[in-house]
Amino acid sequence: MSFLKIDLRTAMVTAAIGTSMLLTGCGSSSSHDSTVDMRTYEVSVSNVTPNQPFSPIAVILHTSGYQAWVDGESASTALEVLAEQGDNSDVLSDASDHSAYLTSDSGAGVIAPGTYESVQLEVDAQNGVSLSVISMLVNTNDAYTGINATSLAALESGESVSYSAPVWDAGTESNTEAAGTIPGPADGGEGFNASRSDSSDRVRFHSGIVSSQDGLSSSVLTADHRFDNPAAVITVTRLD
Ligand SMILES: [Ca+2]
Ligand SMILES: [Ca+2]
Repeated sequence: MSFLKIDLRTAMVTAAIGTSMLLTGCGSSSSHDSTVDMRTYEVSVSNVTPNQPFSPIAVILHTSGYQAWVDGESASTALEVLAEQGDNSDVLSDASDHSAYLTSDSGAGVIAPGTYESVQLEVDAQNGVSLSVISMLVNTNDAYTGINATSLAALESGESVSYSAPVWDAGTESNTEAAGTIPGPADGGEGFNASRSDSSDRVRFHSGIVSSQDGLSSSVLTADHRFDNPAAVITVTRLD
């Protein structure tokens, strides 16, 4: 899947953060340790689209205060990179710098239609825990799916919960569907471009793929690249 320029520093950042958390724990007093609420979550992302591979998922656990995006507001540059190119490294890096950050992980690779990937994250939930997941639909200009700051605080050990994730338009690239503008296998075109060619420049629900078979003759996409909502089913299981 060489069309996606995945940055290995994502994994390195995660590893470094894990080490620092362990070192912090070593210095804690026993009274402080009594409030620690260690939990392990498995997050499984299923691709239920016909022909929209998902870029490697960004999975972030955090307390209240962090949001990967805000409906109706301008996307961060990190989200723009993910939504246009499928590269999650800037989103994960930005999240790790946020005061609400707990931990994160990156998917190992592209999630093909009809398949899924699971990751496990261990976290201290004493101050609350929420989940954000983001992934690009790679045969689009700047569409992504995911969930944003969903609280997991009430999920008991052994329980699972599933979320239906719609498709969002990052609002950072016009949905031309034109040759050379889509990084996925339908085109092999450009990924991230710093220009904001969508004049609205705001995140919103995606209005859908038109395709060359439904009136947009300049589209490189065909009817099988269209999608319904949800595009993803995200199942979270609290393992302990
Ligand atoms: Ca767009
Ligand atoms: Ca752009």
